Amino acid sequence: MIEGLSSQPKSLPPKYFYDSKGSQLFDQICRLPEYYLTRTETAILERVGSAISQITGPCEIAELGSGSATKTRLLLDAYEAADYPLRYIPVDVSGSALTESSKLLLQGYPTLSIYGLVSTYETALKALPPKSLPARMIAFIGSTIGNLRPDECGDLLARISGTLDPGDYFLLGLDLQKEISVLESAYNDSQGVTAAFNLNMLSHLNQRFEGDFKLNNFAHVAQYNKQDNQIEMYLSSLEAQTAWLNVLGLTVEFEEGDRILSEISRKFSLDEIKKTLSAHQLSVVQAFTDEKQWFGLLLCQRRS
Ligand code: AVJ
Repeated sequence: MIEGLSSQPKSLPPKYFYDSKGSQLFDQICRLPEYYLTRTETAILERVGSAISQITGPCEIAELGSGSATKTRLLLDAYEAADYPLRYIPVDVSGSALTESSKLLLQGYPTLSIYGLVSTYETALKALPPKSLPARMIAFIGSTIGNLRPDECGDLLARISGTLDPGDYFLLGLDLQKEISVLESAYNDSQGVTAAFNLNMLSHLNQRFEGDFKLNNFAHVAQYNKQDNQIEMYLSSLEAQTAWLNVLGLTVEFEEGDRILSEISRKFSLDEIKKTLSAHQLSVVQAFTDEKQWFGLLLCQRRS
């Protein structure tokens, strides 16, 4: 990670958003009026969950970045309604989010079996338990894929595809390109929750690495980059300052206006992502979207 703080421009991996406070703030973001992503994807899942279950048949769900697993319930509901066995393999870097969501799911679905992995995606894909139903679906929803640069995205898709058996499924949820004002409002909400979420990354680093970032000395910035079709979130230094991360023995110097890139959130075109998927042996079986075409949910299948 920490090369990112010593390089110019400075950057940090978005997984550092998600300590327990960060996971809570993200859930709050999902309910913001400006943050259309979760609401739109939820509506799609409500509408097409049973279609997905009909296509896949009995199928276990391994979810990368499961978080609170609220949307996952819609898939579980569909598989439950079809009388299929329920098996769920959540993967998340936040242990607290994983434990809490699993507890709630087990209460709600008496027949559900869960095998959770507190882990990064790369490690988890190597550590998945043996398949115990006729098919497996790797779910990567919520547009988490938008956090990955094209090279990282290619790497992860290659790993996912390599993990799946031919005929297995990949469910990808992704945010689509749209009017810039809509995008920028979603990451600059009027209640300042996104700002708190962004700044919380510094407080997470302070705890994790005995750091001394002063949160008041940084401002949240989110803007759309038209060339790269992505929202970029920064932590912008309000003054010249130095921070120290004791565990890493790392000093980080800032000039006034110096920024740390804390997240990219890419916005996709369906044609482009279909090509990328196909390059990794993943064929789109069905592409679901909303009326406005704001969000895409792609059910893919691993080719042989
Ligand atoms: C969880 C990566 C999908 O990019 O929209 C929300 C994270 N950042 N608000 C996104 C996020 C700021 C979110 N993802």
